[in-house]
Amino acid sequence: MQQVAADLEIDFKSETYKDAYSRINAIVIEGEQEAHENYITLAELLPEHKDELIRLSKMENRHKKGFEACGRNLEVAPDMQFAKEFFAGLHGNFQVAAAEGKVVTCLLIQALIIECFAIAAYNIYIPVADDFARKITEGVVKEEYSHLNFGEVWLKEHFADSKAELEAANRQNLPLVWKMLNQVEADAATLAMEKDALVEDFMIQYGEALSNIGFTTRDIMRLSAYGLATI
Ligand code: PL3
Ligand code: FE2
Ligand code: FE2
Repeated sequence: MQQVAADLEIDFKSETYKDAYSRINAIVIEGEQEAHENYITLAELLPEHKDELIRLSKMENRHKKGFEACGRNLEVAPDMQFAKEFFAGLHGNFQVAAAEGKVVTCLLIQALIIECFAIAAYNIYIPVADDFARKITEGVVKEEYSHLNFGEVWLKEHFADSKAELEAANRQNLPLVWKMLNQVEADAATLAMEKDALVEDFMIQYGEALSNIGFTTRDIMRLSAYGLATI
């Protein structure tokens, strides 16, 4: 894997790379921060899983610190304003759902959509990352699978009661993911990450998650591609 970045001769110090990294790095830092806050909110919504969810929220805070170090290592200042706007849609939908006590929607947004997005992005990034960021990202992605797993296990146990809300939350939030991918496409390409690979990896992760929860193949096809035709 180490070879890939070298073979592509990526210049991590070029102004072009650093400019793109200022936005991608900010997105990842903001994503980890949102995840940190979302697991604290989920701990309030699911008091019987409080300790576990607080543990996950602390992991997210460590992830954030790791990615901040990746930016510093390349002498890049993350564009946090851009990243906040990038996450505004999912952030707003999570806040509304939490205020209404809709735990299923909150889990779909954080533990399924955001975690699958992160896993896809990190897996595609690892082979083309600089040495420092690759080590950090390898450690982070392993933990993201356990966050996805929390959502899968809970939703599987409550599948019958959650199905209708999951469908509605998917319709509301999946189109935002495709929009977000379009917004990072050019910067991701500068980092040698291809949009098609990101879409493919996301669909695989998300489809597997839906399958583990209890959806049929037919449902998964419909749900996981919802809104994709518009990009
Ligand atoms: C949850 O634990 C973390 C949420 C982070 C979401 C990140 C989404 C990243 C999409 C941008 C694609 C480029 C990724 C580059 C990786 C450093
Ligand atoms: Fe994380
Ligand atoms: Fe996570």
